[in-house]
Amino acid sequence: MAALVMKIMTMMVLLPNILANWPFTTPPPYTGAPPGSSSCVVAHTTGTFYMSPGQAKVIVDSTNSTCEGYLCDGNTGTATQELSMSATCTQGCVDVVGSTNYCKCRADCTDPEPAATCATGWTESNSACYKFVDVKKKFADAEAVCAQDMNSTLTPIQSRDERQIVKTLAGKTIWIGGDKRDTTDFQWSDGTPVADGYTSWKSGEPDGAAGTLPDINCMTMSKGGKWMDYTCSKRKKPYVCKYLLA
Ligand SMILES: [Ca+2]
Repeated sequence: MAALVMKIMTMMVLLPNILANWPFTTPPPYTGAPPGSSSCVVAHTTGTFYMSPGQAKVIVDSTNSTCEGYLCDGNTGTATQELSMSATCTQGCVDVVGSTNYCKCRADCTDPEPAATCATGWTESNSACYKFVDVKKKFADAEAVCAQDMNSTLTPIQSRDERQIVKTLAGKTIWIGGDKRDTTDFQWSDGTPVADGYTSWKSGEPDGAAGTLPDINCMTMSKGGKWMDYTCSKRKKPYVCKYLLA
């Protein structure tokens, strides 16, 4: 009996060492939840983080002065790293902007700002970065993910060129960043009136006929690049986020 107790106690002492020297994966022991799972797991050096599908999260490691952004893919249960600031900010200069989800060098830091290129996974066009998110969301939820992910917004479509890049990225019907939920006419996510610039409404749209006000006032773009006003919360659609390069 005493020998067995001894054996168990020895195992309890050794277990942390075994885990610390986990030889099979990097980093140990898991970086993703099983496919179809309701969450992603990030096993980071600063701790283990659980994220819901579509959620973006920033992890700041003040010891190494890194700031890393992760996005949880609900289809695969894997959180992919979208952003790392470790190379551009020295210790003490990493900051988190826009509540919790956007890294940048602090304004009072003398480090150079990061080069004006799009982060991994984003497509650059005309000094802006675009990312197609192939996870269906209600309009407001899609807006929220864009806001959390690189401080971006649902993309507006303000020129033929912009329509082309977004259309090519998505290849299917998406939310675009225009609505009149609380305005008298459609506005883009940057506040400019839709009617003032380039437009690509489908014939007969906007018709306000798809549901109940004000829920019908969000904009979609078809695979072919045509816009419709549509119910904001009844249906879920994939979407494209955009942010401007500094
Ligand atoms: Ca409509």
